[in-house]
Amino acid sequence: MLALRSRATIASRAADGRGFALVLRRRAPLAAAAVPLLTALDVEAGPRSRPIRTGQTTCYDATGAVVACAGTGQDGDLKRGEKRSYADLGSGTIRDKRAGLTWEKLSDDGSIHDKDTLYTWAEAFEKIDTLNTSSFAGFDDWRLPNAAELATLPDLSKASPPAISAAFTAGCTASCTVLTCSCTPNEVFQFWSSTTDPRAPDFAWGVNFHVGSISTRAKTLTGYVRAVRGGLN
Ligand SMILES: [Ca+2]
Repeated sequence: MLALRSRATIASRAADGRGFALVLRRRAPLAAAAVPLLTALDVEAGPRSRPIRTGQTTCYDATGAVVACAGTGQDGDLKRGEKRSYADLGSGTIRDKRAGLTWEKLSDDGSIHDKDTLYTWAEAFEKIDTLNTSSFAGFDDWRLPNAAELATLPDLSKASPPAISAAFTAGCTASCTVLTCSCTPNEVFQFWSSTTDPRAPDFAWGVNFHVGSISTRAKTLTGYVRAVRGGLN
């Protein structure tokens, strides 16, 4: 606790005569600040979240040959960003512990979660409605991810497709359910986001996990759907 004792005294009448000025006369000096003082601006500017680490740990030269990483400044050298951390919640869902998002797992059992079902953009929202009316995994706030949320899923460190973390490609065998496996189709069709491409509003953004790229696609074409819920806001 700061040892501050002060005595307020009326020192003088203000120069214009309309009031009094208060002078705080300290009897003891303020203790030296033990911690840096944070201004409101500092708090606002502080980090709230960090970009995700790609996971890449190998470095390459311009011909594609593997080279020693040290000092190259490449991603595999610096490995900047926050490490991915996923947990299978056992309810047909996977939790992104970093972002607080919960993702629908996909299956190969012909259910609404089947990895092979293709949807137009409008049909993607119908799938979401069905998940909510049936309270999938006990929740009715499922939604189509926006492009930024969807773009957190590609794992660009993988040498072979699909470019997504192992949590989304575990034990995907014929007839498996979201309670027994985790599937991601290894196709060039994109997964839909809820984000329209404003340059061509009949297109929407999506992610293609065969490559791990984000691109836009006509809304009347078809793509895959992985629902999400939660998040930091
Ligand atoms: Ca299937």
